[in-house]
Amino acid sequence: MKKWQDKEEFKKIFTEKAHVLWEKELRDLTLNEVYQTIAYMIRDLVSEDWIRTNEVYAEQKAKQVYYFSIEFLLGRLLQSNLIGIGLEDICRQGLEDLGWKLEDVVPQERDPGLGNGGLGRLAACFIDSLAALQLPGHGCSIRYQYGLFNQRIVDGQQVELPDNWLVNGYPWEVKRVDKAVNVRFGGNAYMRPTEDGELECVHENYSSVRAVPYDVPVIGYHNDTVNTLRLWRAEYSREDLYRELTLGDRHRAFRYKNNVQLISRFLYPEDSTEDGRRLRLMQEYFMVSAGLQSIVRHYKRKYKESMYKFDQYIAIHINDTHPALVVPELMRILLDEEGMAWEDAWDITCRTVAYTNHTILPEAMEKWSIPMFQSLLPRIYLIVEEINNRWLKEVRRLYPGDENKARSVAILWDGQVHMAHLSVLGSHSVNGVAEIHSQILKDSTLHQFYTIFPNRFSNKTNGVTHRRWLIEANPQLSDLIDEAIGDEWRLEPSKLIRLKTVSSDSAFLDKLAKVKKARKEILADYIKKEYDTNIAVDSIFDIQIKRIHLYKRQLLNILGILHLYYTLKANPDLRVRPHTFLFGGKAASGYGEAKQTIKLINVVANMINRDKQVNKQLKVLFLENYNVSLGQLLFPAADVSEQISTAGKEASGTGNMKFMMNGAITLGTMDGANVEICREVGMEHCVIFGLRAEEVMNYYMHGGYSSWNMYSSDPRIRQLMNSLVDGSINGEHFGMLYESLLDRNDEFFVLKDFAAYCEAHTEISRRYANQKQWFHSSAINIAHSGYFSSDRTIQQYASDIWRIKPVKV
Ligand code: NBG
Repeated sequence: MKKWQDKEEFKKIFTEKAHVLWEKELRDLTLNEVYQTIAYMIRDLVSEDWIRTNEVYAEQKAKQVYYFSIEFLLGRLLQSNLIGIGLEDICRQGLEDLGWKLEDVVPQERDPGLGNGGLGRLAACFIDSLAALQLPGHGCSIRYQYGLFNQRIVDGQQVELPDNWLVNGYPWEVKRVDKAVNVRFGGNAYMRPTEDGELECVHENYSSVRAVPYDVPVIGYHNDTVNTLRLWRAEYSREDLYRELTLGDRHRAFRYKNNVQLISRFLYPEDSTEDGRRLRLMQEYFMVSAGLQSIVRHYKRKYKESMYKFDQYIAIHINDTHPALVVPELMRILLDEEGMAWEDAWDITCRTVAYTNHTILPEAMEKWSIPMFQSLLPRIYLIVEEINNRWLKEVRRLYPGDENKARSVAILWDGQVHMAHLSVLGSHSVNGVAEIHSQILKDSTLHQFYTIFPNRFSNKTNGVTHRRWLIEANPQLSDLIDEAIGDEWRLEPSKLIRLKTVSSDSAFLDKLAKVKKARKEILADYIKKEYDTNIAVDSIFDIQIKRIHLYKRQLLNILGILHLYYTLKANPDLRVRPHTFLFGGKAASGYGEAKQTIKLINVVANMINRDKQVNKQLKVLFLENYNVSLGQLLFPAADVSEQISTAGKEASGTGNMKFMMNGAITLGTMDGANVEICREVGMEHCVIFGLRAEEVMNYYMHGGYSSWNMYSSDPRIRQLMNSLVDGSINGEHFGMLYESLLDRNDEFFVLKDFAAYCEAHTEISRRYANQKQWFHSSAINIAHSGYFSSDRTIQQYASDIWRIKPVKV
């Protein structure tokens, strides 16, 4: 890559580019135009490498992986791309000469509305790692016009505003009209005999939707690799519309036009909750079919190999079940378009596809009603039916008389299509995202499949990219780490373990404490600016940021705070270590309990923050519109990382890793990746509390838990529960939460874990009192965070599942 040599060259190119783009004098540029100008300059720099990367992959016929995900929660790209190509400093200096600060330009970029939460952010970390490790791997998803929503808090309540993130355009994307493909929906499909006695499929009267790709470069870290994130947008052509008219009438054409526009308009508010029906299924098939067609076309054109060898050159990964239609769609292409025999097509499909499960919450397991599925995707349905018939025949042969077995592994059952079952059956590899989660998949969720295909199952513990979450988000800490152990960790995060050698060194710990303070000040400034509120940087910053969900138990957190408040009110002379509790996260718009939890947090926050008797010791804030960019401010400033889901429910969690990487101490349950974090750092460097997953499971299976008993036996709980409904919290009522905790017997054991949670907080305060010991723990956490780098995770996927190797560009 021919980089800008120095700031002078940057300024020269910037000036030329800005003139061409905006037809303005530099002094008249808006900050947003400045941002876009630099983005286009970066695009210019990497364009040759981008072309070259694809050429080299094709020349070498390197095996490539395509990571299909309904979400990619990218965050801003300007700074990460500048860091990736090593030009951040030159850009900063050049801008300064021209009268701008890079720090003011960066926030001009809107966070792309392409994801909801952990699942989407994981996908973004993964493509970052693929490029950094020079692995041939690309993302495939949908170019949603509107993201989840922008969250505002009005009178304590969540208000959802449209997230029109594309309003000013998106300078990182390239529309590739020449690479469009057509995707078929509806119509009727049936088999008919051919002249030579075979069966062939007829699919007629379908509607055809144009899928147009928008490519975003995924820039490696200090290497020349530029992979691709391909985002599909649905369009219709005039011919398509005309076809609709001839196939039906103007009503059909009108419906068609509407439907097409809807396909890539909204991102569904899904994050482990049930939602989305027909349109969601349309989105899933749209992404899968468009993605696969373009992969096959590219494979045939550039690799010029037989389709019988497809799996030797191509790996396809399905991120949760949303892209599970990859299985029947690849079958369709191999059968209908390539004329393969069923057995060969099935073999190739299974050898190509691999599946990751991301949740065991039953309500989040995708199932589609057969009539809807059939009417929307008639050809795909025939294939799924055939897969199911052959499979059940096999199961009944292997386990004669065991209808239970058949039922628990069927793809079609009870009038529904079971997407997880389709995914397991159609893949050669199935993995969970943390050890405990993978174990639960084998022991319960997918147990019957596990007994049939024990070798198919494995674990790949999640990871996060240290480039965004440490190097970019926390340059102060990154510099300190360089000073202590050199900078090799930037290329190889496992080297962070060397920090253990200085983790007891007073001089180092003093500096670590200073860095933490500096980061708390940065956050405090932001909060002052945005909320006109002061937070004390010498208080403990205790943070819970993630989607709002009953199983994640923000409710436990806020009830703990409320109890602390009551204790302080009842004991006016009591002094506790000052605490700042911060929350952030969106609730799905139809999720009543989650929205009421937000309200409760805000009302309690208000009550506490206004109360002069306690507000020197306690402060509570709910930060609006939590997203990747806000995360980059919060993780570095945290002292305590709240990871308090009901054990067995959080598949992994990845925020826990970002906190740890920035030196926060985990306060958590034995759930998801907390288990491994805790094992890596040791019990003395994290605080663990509450029921274990086995105990939770036991209660679910055998009963024995009554939240009313907790109410009767624990006066603290009684006081808290009463206050939810008696108006004592600023006159507000929280009936839905009260019901879920008491009348519906507290499905997530909030009250059961309450006492242990309070003790865990006492333990945190006790530890924080010894600052040297605290920062020793902090250093130990950073040292062990190398294991939780997505580079490690991706290396495991690459060698164990995808069988792909690095390619130098
Ligand atoms: C989420 C889990 C998280 C996990 C991420 C990434 C879904 C369906 N699952 O625990 O809830 O960290 O996936 O694996 O969004």
